[in-house]
Amino acid sequence: MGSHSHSDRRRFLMGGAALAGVVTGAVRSVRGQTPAPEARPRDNLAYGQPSRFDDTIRKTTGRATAISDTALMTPLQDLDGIITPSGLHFLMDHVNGVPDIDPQQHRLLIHGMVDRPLIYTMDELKRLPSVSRIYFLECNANSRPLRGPNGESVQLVHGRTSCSEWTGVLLSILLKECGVQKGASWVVAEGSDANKYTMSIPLGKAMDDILVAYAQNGEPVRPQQGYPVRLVVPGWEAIRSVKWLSRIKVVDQPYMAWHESGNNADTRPDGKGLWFRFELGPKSVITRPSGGQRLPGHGPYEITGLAWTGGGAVRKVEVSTDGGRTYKEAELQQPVHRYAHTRFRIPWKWSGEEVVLQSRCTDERGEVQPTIAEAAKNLRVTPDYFYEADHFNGIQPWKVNRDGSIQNALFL
Ligand SMILES: Nc1nc2c(c(=O)[nH]1)N[C@H]1C(S)=C(S)[C@@H](COP(=O)(O)O)O[C@H]1N2
Ligand SMILES: [Mo]
Repeated sequence: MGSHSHSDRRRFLMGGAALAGVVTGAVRSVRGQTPAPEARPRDNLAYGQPSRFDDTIRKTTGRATAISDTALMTPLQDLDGIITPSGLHFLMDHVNGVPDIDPQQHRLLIHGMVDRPLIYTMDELKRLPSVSRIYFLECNANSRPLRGPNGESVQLVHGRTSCSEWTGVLLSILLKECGVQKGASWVVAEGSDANKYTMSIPLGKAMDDILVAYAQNGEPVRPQQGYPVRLVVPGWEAIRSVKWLSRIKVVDQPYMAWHESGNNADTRPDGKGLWFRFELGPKSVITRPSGGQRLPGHGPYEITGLAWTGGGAVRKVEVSTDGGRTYKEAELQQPVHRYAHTRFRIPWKWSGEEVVLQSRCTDERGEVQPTIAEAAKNLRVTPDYFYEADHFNGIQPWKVNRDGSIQNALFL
């Protein structure tokens, strides 16, 4: 709708220009900016759409906070394999919505403590050596236990994570081209949202594996995910993965910019802050069967879900069908990619009795996903601390009732 009226207006402008015999360049110089390019219509033949019988869609809890305006969650229960379709990638935007960026006009500036500050066009970025990597993103606020009906589905509790094949240039290549100066220790990345979303990232990570990504699942990154270019910071809380990336400043200290100052610290009840916890712990969740679903009857089922970790690769996922008393190792979909969603599967037979299903992830460092009680004990807090905390990676129990209905059993 919006793009339709937009393109009508555009046609009108161009019609007027054609009558007056002026070219686009003249329009640009008069108006001081390039008119938005003609919107290309994309019907079901030009760009394929899902079946009209399929309602696999993102959803929101409708819960807005001071810094998060839009939060749309990935329908994990409806997806298979490890790749999230781009149109179902979760979406977190802070206050200012999705900028409408013309890639021809877009620039990436790298400056600060470098020998040669450089400005890259998109064409210049695409001439550099590229890599494609399968990485998950996960919002730091994902998996908070939720009270009430919003807490019943895997989508609304755990859907702030998605996994894509990202293609782009390693940030280290750009930084080396600019020549990082001695004494530099952080980079500050800025997006071109109207509010200049800004994040500090340690230089070590920037020189290691951060991607400056222009493609997602084989096509240009979607506008909602950062078109034409974004950072993808593997294994770290997704607030660092700056979308609509326009500037990187090399500096010698973190900046504590507006968006990060509230996020860098979780204040515990004892008043101690947990500063700069970038890395996400090992996590897994059963996506089918899961909360809100109903088993049609007893008999054989497949239990399946996703596991991931900021520690690199998932080494093992175990599944319990007796509330955590005993566990059996699930099969992992191969190959297991580092910093990617990992699909696990295990066959199961439901007897028709009440059971609690849950999964537990162990990563390549040997770190094990805790129960909520263990997570609370580790931080010396009570479990309800996690209602408002970040980086919660506790085990998710789903209770199957005798009638086949399934409930979130975390706080039952
Ligand atoms: N420029 C910009 N980058 C941003 C944000 C934003 O609002 N503006 N949101 C951040 C947050 S909080 C998250 S969780 C991730 C989410 O990425 P996605 O919306 O592509 O899933 O983007 C991060 N990068
Ligand atoms: Mo986030």
